[in-house]
Amino acid sequence: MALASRLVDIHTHVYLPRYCSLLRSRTSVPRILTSTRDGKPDDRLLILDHEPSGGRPVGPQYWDRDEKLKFMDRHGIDLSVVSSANPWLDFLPASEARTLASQLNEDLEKYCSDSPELSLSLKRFYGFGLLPLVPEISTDALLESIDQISKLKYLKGIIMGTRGIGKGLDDEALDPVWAALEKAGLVVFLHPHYGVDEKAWGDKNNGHVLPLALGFPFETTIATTRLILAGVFDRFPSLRLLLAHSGGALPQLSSRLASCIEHDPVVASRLKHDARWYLGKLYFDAVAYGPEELGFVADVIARSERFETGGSTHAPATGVDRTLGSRRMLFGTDHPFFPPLTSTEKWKSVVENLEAIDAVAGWGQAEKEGVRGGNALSLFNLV
Ligand code: 5CU
Repeated sequence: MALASRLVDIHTHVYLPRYCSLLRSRTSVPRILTSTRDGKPDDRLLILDHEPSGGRPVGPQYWDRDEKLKFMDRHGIDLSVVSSANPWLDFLPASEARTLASQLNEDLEKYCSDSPELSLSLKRFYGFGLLPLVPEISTDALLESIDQISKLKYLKGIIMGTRGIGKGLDDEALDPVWAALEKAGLVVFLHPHYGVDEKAWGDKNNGHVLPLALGFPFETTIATTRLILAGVFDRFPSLRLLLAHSGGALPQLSSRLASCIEHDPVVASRLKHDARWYLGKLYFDAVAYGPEELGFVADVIARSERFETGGSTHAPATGVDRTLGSRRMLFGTDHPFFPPLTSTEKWKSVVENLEAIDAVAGWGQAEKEGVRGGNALSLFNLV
């Protein structure tokens, strides 16, 4: 089988056993509530605000590598780049976060290095490590963590939330972190956890629909926009940032963002490029569930070239080459989240994302294979 036709999942999570032990030992959220029902374990996960009373069922698919492998085999996934799931270490004091980050990075390295081989040169698993990104952590501790991850053979990047060390990702205190990540060539997977102010959701009980469908992507949208506005991509042009959930609403709002910047005396002259240019420097997972959305994101990525040299907001609408945009998009599943409500062989969330890739108008075989796996193999230097 040609390498380009591999199916690679770059958005797939794990709660490593050591992290689960911590969650089990806690009495406040985030936590795992342990109990038994009819003599069997009946653990419940509480990580988000307003989890259903008693929490959501959580089982081995959240921590057991064999379960992840079974899931991969069932869906034809060759290789997964696994990341710890939210809320990572965000809730811990600095010293605890520092120790646990180091241990979890070693745990994840072992998870990957002990995994079956896909080929002579590839394993089934690679990973994103964790930094102890919490308030009051020292820059030295963060740099030490990046150094650790860069030396672990199977860790190819880091996953991070949007809070940084307490002030968000546009905090200048993070500049040494961006510099070190850029230098180490580690991919930064930006993932939400907090959503937006829950008052926006009103009083109706809509389960987790609003925070997950809208809150998560808006959180990513805001965090990435703040990175752009802070000039992070101007200062660290080789930083490789991968956005969860196809960048949320950022592709849709990027022209409005550019216009607001242009009309704002505080920021108008701050950036080296039109805001839309930066979208062409980012990577987007393809966890959008629809071909039209994927095609649109690809268009917006491809369009960024128009703004290469300062650009014009009035460029003729001659259409863009969405095959170019596809090169920065990568398949993901969000496993073990979004399991089917009733027992089925394949998970609808996975099938839908694969079908969406297959149905994007204007993408040929090469683009589809790229998004399914070839782009990930290149991004993570696995070819
Ligand atoms: O369903 C959920 O709560 C989640 C979550 O917490 N994190 C994630 O990546 N996807 C779904």
